Amino acid sequence: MAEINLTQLLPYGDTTNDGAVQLSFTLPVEPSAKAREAATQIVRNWGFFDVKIAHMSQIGIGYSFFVVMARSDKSIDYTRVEAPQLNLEKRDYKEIDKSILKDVKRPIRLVGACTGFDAHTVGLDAILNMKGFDGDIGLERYKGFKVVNMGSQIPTEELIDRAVKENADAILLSKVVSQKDIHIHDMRDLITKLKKRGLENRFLLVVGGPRVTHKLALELGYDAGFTIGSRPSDVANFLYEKMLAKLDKSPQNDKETKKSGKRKD
Ligand code: B12
Repeated sequence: MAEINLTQLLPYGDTTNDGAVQLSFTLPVEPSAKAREAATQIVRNWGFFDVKIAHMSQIGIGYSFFVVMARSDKSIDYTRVEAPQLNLEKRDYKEIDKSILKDVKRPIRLVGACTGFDAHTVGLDAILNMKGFDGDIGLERYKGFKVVNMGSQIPTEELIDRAVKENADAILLSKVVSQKDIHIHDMRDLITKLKKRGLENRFLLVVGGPRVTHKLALELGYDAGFTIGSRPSDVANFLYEKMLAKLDKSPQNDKETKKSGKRKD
C-alpha cells in the first residue's frame, strides 16, 4: 500500500495519492459536442489533467450540467493546517437537561431565526423543533431550554428586539443560502446591529448552516458555528458549557453587564 505523506496531501480517488476528484457545474449553453469539449477545456484551464466528462445533460433551456472526473497534483501540507474545533464533552439529552436544571438553575432562554431573504427553515427546525434530527431530539423538548423559533425571513432588527424582549441568553441564527456571500453579509449585519445598540456582549451568539464553519463564525464575532450534520445535543452541550463558564465568571460579568447593559441574572 502506498504511503500517505501528510506534508503533501492529495485527494484519493482510485489509488492513494492519485489526486482524482469529481466536479460538477453548469454551463450557460445547450448540451452538444462543442459544450462537452468546452467543459473539458475549462477544467484543464483550472490546472486539472486526465479530464473525463462523466455526465452531460440539459438543465433548463440553454443550460447544460456536467459531472467531470479529473486529477490534480496540487497538494497541501496537512501538518500546517489549522482549524478551530469545538471540543465538547458528549452528554445525551437527559444528562444535559438534568445538568442545566442543577447548575444553571433555570431554563436557558433561546431565540432563533433565519434572517434576511433566507427561507430555509429545515436546518434551524432540525435543531430547535421537538422532533429534532437524526434520532437526536430537538431543544424544545428539553426542560432546560425555553425556545422561541421565529422562523424564516426575519429582519435582523426584529430578531434583536425579540431577544431583548425574551431576555434571551442566546441568539441562534440560521444562514443557508450563500449566493454572493449573502450568509456572510447577514451574519455581519447581526453583529453590526448589536454593536450599534450596545448589545454585543449581552447574548451568546450561535450561527449554523451548510456553508458556516466554526472558523468563519469565530472570525465574524460569534461564539460558535455549526455546520452540516450538527445535532441538537451538540448545540445543547455547547450552550450548557458556555452558560457554566459565564456563571463561573460572574463578578467579571457584572462589570461588563454595567458597561454594556448586560442582564445580571
Ligand atoms: C429544502 C430546500 C428549499 C426549500 C426550503 C423549505 C424550508 N422551509 O426550509 C425551498 C423550496 C423553499 C427552497 C427555496 C430556495 N432555495 Co433551496 N434548498 C433546499 C434544499 C433541497 C435542502 C435544504 C435542507 O433543508 N437541508 C436539510 C437541513 C437539515 O440541513 P441544513 O440546512 O444544512 O441544516 C443543518 C446544519 O447546517 C445546521 N444548521 C442549519 N441552521 C442552523 C442554525 C443553528 C442555530 C444551528 C446551531 C445549526 C444549524 O444544523 C442542521 C442539522 O444538522 C437545498 C439543497 C440541499 N440538498 O442542501 C437547497 C438549496 C439550499 N437551495 C438553494 C436555492 C438557490 C434556493 C432558492 C434561491 C431557489 C430559487 N431560485 O428560488 C430558493 C430561496 C428561497 C429563499 N428566499 O431563501 C441552493 C443554495 C445555493 C447557495 N449557494 O446558496 C441549494 C443549496 C440548492 C442548490 N444546490 O442549488 N429551498
